[in-house]
Amino acid sequence: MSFELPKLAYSHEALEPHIDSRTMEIHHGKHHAGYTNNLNNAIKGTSMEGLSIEEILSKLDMNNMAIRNNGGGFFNHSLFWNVMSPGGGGVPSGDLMTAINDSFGNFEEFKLAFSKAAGTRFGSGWAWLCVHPGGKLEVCSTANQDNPLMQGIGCGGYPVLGLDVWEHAYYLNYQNRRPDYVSEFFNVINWEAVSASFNKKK
Ligand code: MN3
Repeated sequence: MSFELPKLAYSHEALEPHIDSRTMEIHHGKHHAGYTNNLNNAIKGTSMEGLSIEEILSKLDMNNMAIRNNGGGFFNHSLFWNVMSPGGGGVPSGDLMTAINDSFGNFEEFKLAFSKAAGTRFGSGWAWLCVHPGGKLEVCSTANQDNPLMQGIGCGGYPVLGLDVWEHAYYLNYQNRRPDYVSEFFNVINWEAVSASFNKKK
């Protein structure tokens, strides 16, 4: 069994003007497809073949850069498409909002912490909102295609929201203005999907 590039639940242009159609087309169709193919090639014939992507990320030898980079790339982008939607934005509700208030004080403080994590990640990487068993939330960031499920990454819990801050995610529309891209991301966050993941993993 090999991994397959997940289909988008919306069209390439659906997230405009916040995320442009051409970026979505290349990001999903080229970058994510590349990580998927390279992951399949990297695990072929190894003990990782047949494991779930979560198992691969938590068990991999961090010196194996092919599985680390492409396994991370496969999982991270699959999560990323799922936490965005054309009708997104606003604020979460229910238990997730309660947990945000408990962990950060209020939604604005969470937004500041997440935006700072995304803005201060030097070079390529991701910003995350993770949930720990019991429901405690944490904001952190990782380099390259690393992911909170990997061991010893300094960023723990299960990632329920992730933002790609590689230049390929925003350069066509925002050039060097990463803070503008981060700010616009909040207009497309699919809080229902984030809540569903939170409720499953808390
Ligand atoms: Mn990317």
